[in-house]
Amino acid sequence: MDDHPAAIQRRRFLQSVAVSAVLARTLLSAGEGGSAPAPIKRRESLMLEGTEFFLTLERTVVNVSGSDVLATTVNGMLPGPTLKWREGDTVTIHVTNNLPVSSSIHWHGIILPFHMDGVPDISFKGIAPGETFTYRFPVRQSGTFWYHSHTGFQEQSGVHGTLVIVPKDEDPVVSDRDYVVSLFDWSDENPEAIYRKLKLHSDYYNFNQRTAGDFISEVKSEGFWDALQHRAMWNRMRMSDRDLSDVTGYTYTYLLNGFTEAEDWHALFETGERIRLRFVNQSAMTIFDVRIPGLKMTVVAADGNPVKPVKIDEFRIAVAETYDVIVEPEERAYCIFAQSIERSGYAAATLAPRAEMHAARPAMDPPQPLTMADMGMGGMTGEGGADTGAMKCGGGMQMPKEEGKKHMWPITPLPMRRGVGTTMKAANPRYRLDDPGVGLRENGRRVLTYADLRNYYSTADAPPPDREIVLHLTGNMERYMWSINGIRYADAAPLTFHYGERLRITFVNDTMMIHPMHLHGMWSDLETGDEARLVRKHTVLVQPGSKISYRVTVNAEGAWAYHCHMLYHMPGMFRKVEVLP
Ligand SMILES: [Cu+2]
Repeated sequence: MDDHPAAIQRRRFLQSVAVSAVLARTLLSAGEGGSAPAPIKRRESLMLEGTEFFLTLERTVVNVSGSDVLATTVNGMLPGPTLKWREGDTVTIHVTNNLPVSSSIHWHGIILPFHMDGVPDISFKGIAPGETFTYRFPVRQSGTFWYHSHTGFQEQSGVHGTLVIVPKDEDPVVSDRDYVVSLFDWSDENPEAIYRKLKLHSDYYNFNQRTAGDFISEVKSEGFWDALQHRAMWNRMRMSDRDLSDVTGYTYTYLLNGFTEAEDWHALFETGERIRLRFVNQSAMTIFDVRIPGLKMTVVAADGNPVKPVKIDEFRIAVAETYDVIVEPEERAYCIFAQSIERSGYAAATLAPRAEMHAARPAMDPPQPLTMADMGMGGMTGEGGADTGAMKCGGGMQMPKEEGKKHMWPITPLPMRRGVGTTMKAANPRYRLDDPGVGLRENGRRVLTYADLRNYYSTADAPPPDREIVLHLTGNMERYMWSINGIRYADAAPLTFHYGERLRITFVNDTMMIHPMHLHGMWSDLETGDEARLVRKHTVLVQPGSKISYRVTVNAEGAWAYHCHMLYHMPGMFRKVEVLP
């Protein structure tokens, strides 16, 4: 047997053909057997183009995992249709609500007048059953964005879709072919039931908990007393170092463009082409780690906005983030592989020159435990050996330049409450922009971090901040309570911004979960180490036990939402923002 790469490739190809044949037989026999219903063939979501759109929200029977269940869909599709807009156009979108409950569509990351933003009780009153609401606004930006319901947990059961906006002028991203790659966590369970279970047992879906065997191996590596002390510390925090996700593959089926990995959606190409893949994380709760084994990806846009190209092997995409990448594949099949952060499952598809080719799936990486740094404790190097020292820190630690000269601008004091709702507190939170995050540390691959991101355009002319506000992300994991500054949304006064000011916002994550924070209506200009290249984002991943800062030019009147985009954190970790004249 020769081990020439072509031979290996051929063997893999034959293996993968065998896998798909077995799979096809399994699906067929399940259909013939009588007990399991034949899988309903789902079709790819349509792309709608133009300036006037008609969207209908309705209940639709879908079959994702072998059972017929009711989804809340847009035009009967899961995900909803991709809307293609053109920068400079004014779009009109008629949204008819045929659901038995109130609904809404929010245009995520789109800069628009606030009463078009689609957040019930903040921008408008919502869309009543049977009613049609017409959105109309000028499109003032381009890139990859998305839309979703902002009512209850409707996003989890299907109300979401992608926005592709073509630039008015020349696109800085040049490609021969263009695909949307949407990622989603489908559950057959009712979202309200998922939330109820989390309220009762926050670890209901978490099967990565430590075992006695783990403790024995810790004793071997750390010694008995150190191992015991670490256990005690985690117990005091009422957290586990395996708490990577609240909701997992136990209930979720991970979908790529609406398809399971077995259904294997295909992105076809001709050899030699530059292909643009527009990744959008439309999940309710799932953070994905994305790679295409054997293929380098060049990141060209983050949250719709062009960045200086970065060549990487892998990137993490938090809920609501988007990344555009360019790939130049050779004449073979590749797997687009998106594993969930806690490694309980993955979404996958095939990138290939021909439809009959099927890319083999790589093995999932093992889950990594959280470290002392993720608890906001101690420095970056080992504390009692618990920290793997995996973060590229030491002298090279990336942090905003201002850190040396504190309080260059006044910090506006905000109300803060410590109590039952805040069992966690980061004692020593750090900027960790060049930390790829738990699960991606020292994996031998070139992983994108926020420190790699630079705006494609100069931000040198942006004014310095007038003032700063500091927001703590807080919670009680055991009771599944989430809040900002220890105060849940229901008890919180709105945040006040002033029209025309430039704010610096710093988040301190006192919890051991990632919170993707999303400000509506205005951009978040992320400090990633270069003042002249602040990265323009709409959603910012705040790592556990860390802090992060960005600038906001307050240039939009009205009332806006500001919240964590983890769907089941949102009821508590939410603020209304009022922009005063
Ligand atoms: Cu959150």
